[in-house]
Amino acid sequence: MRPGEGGRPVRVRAAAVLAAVLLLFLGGCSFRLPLPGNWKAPGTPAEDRKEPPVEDRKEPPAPDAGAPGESAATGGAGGGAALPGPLVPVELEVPPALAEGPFAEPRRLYLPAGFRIQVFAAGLGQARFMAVGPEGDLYLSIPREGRVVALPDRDGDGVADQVVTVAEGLDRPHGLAWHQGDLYVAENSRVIRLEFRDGAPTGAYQVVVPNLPRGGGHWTRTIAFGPDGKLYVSAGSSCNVCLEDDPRRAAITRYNPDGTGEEIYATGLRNSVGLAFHPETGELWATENGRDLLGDDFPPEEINRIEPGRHYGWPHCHGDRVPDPEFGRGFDCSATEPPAVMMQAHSAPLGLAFYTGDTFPAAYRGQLFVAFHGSWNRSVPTGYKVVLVPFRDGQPAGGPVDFLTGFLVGDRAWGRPVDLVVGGDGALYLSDDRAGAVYRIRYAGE
Ligand SMILES: [Ca+2]
Ligand SMILES: [Ca+2]
Repeated sequence: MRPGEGGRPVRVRAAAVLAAVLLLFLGGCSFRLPLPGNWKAPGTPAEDRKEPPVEDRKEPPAPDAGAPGESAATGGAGGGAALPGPLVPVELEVPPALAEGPFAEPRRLYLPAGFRIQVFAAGLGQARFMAVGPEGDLYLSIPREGRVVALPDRDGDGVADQVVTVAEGLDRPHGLAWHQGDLYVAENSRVIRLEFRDGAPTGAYQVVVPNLPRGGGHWTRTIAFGPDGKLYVSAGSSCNVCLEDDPRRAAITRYNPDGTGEEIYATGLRNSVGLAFHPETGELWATENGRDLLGDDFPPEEINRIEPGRHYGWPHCHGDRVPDPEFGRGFDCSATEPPAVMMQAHSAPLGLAFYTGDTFPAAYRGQLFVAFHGSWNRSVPTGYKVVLVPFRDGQPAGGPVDFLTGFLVGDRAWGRPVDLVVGGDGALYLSDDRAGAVYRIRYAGE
């Protein structure tokens, strides 16, 4: 999904021929949070700060419009055809105070019948990853501003009452995770823990993991706590395709909550930006962004079931164990773990969330939602939407099906979906780092 600077030069064969082979198979928030005071981190090395966020780098204008509700484009006919069903147009609901910038004009989106979407918070710049705090408040990282904010909705009207900075001066904070009442934040090269008391940051913090691999093409770090109480850290590759020196790159690493006990958990993951534990099985699922420069439709994007000690292919094998034209030579792809779900190449799947709320229709319980950030280098743009991957008995039961589309209009995507979380009110919250917003998706009835 991203250019491979930072790594060694990659010789690219024009092997764009490995065509479209493998497309498919496969409540009431009563918030008691006292207003937290600002929390500042010590400065970060200037040299590291200069590196522009990868997504700032050139992105050709999208030459074509995606037809709304194009389920077929995801390759998702699969077993989930009944859910969510055909999409219908809805107007994005915009609170009057937020009707500026990208929301100064009406925005039409497409959702299954009965669903509504509203702007929950706006003016957030590079809105990236989210986590729901113990009080039910939504927290959001804004890497480009070095900031983490809280978005409390204490009056429960579905719109954030304010944007409260809880930490600033950080080095591209991205992944957020709560554990035992404290907020863990993944910066580019470390994980810190912000102490909270009575729902407000005390201003104290500890460095939990001090030395994550820094820089490189994939700068985001994502974290999650497993049912085992351990801290999982995902760090993408330094390049598009290459051999890494640091085993923690293109890998998921596991730690004790205090940062001790580092172990490589799974490897061969080029850039697994989204991590989610299944609410019942406790298994770890992750999105995976495939390599670039092998054409419009290869390799597929992936969702992987992450098991300890497994190798998921990159840089040697892509999709269902297809050898890389260069790095696959002499490598036994059959020893690697194939994806659980394959999706349209260049969709750029980022955040994912199992639906654990109770305000969507019952059939949505336990289904997996995945945010597609959208392509930057495909001849016809793709992605820019949220899909549903049907799950049954803890495993995928079909390919991805469109759930929310409409961000791509004409030759431009006005919004880029990033992360998904289920709020305490059962609504699905979606961040967007192009429109600088968080949306709230709710079920309002047919
Ligand atoms: Ca509110
Ligand atoms: Ca793989």
